[in-house]
Amino acid sequence: MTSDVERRGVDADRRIRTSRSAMVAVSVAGIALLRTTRMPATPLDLVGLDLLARLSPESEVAAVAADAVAARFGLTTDVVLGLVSLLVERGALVADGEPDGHAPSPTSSHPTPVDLPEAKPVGSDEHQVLAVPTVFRIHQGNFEHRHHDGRLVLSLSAAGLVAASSWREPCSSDDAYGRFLAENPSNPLDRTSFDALSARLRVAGLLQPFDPDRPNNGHSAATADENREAIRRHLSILHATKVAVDQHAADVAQLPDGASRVPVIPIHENWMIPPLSLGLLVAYAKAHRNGALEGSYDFVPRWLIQPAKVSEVCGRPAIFLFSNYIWNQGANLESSARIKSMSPTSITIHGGPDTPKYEADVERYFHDHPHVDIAVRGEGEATFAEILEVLAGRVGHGPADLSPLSDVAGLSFRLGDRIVTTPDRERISDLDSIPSPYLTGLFDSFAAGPGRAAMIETLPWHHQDPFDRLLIVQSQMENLTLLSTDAEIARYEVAIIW
Ligand code: B12
Repeated sequence: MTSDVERRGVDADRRIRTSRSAMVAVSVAGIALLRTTRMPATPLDLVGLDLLARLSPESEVAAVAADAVAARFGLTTDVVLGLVSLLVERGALVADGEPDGHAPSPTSSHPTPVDLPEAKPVGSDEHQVLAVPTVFRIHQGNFEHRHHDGRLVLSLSAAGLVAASSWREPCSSDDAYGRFLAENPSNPLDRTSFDALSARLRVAGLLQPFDPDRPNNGHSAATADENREAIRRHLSILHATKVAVDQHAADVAQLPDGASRVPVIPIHENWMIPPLSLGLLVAYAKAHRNGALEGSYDFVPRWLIQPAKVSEVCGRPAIFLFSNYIWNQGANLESSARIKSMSPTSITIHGGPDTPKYEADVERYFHDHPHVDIAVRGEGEATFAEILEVLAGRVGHGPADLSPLSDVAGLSFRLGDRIVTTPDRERISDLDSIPSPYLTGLFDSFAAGPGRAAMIETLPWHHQDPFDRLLIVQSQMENLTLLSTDAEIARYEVAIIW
């Protein structure tokens, strides 16, 4: 058998097994092999976990194990062999006879189980969250979570581990099971088994009630305080986003024309920084002509979405916004392509400094990225509002007619097999005509984030110095005392020593 495995120097006919030092972690991003000094964290799905579990009690010929796993998940053997080679390269699988991390001590081979109380069903509407990151060791076909003293807290199958990871963001048990089914089409656990597992996670202390004010997850993380604090903030923001999106959906559903409004959805994945450019565009569009666009569009307040989850927002045709910078262009293009493949009548609008402006670059961009519908040049607020204005009633219901965009300055768009570029747009002279996404509440779900200093806009204008103002906000947010003789600073609500 010739395959990637042989090319990378691992013989498919050789016996392989799971390394005794292999460990996986569940974090907010999902399940992954732990990062090492040499290798980044490697995401794992049920297939990879099943392979690691299968090969952890004893070794097996690589091709035989790959065949069995392939048959189980409806894959080709070559695909699974590709995975085997990745896991070998990553050190999680080792060939028989090759050196392998630590030898197991007697206690680690036969750990004493922790005595846990009897598991009770988990309440269905309570929001709960898995303590993340939580690390699992792979042992005898299972994923074991242990106390620091080595005692065994919980042992999960591969399917049990992916079920546990569906709780990695705060949610109800219906949401967690929904995520589990969406992420694992082979549906490896029925609802009763899922609920029983959730109850076990709960008594083991790994699944905890989520309190947005004092999330107590992160208990199991033997990492630095900063790490825990970052996780707490990340989860708080995810939770606040979910609450805001659910509340908004309920409000829109009440409106007589709610169902006909076309969703406008920003795509942004960095929880640490709210997407200022997208926020300005949406704040401007919402205020445009006294809110006229709100009658045709539903501005969804989901300011945070991981690329792996874009399928969650592809339920109906929508307008998707991408703000391209040198650091996120690749991820944006990937998400845009996925969205367009799942929802071909949705419209994708790309803008931002890394969106091409010169004619030949624009032509190439549209040619290389057939999923991009509209590219906006330069300042975007007025262009975006006009795009929505001319497309009202023409998008969201089958293939869209983009031809009216010819009258909107500052953009290029795809019209059949042509690319149309309109003249440049004058810049907005009155910057006060652009509302702040902070002051209008669009970014409220980011309140727990480290970018809170951006709340500087809410500070009264007692004085103008931008650096002093940053210090004042930071001291307010973090309860710090300032050392200053400045009478102007004393006018703010801030503790001062002098
Ligand atoms: C301030 C700033 C920083 C600050 C950020 C501070 C902070 N906390 O936000 C600091 C100093 C940290 C910084 C760092 C860097 N920066 Co800088 N930065 C800027 C600067 C000067 C302003 C950015 C800004 O806030 N603009 C205001 C916002 C609202 O404007 P905007 O993002 O352009 O969005 C408007 C339009 O582009 C458009 N638009 C944007 N997205 C979308 C989406 C749609 C759908 C539509 C319709 C329109 C649209 O409409 C928006 C509103 O008008 C710009 C240059 C500039 N004058 O714009 C460079 C700039 C963004 N930075 C740049 C770079 C390269 C960097 C660094 C990589 C530099 C480095 N080598 O380290 C780092 C990396 C930062 C990171 N993410 O890791 C480049 C990006 C180039 C590119 N092709 O993407 C820029 C454009 C400078 C340049 N000309 O080279 N930066």
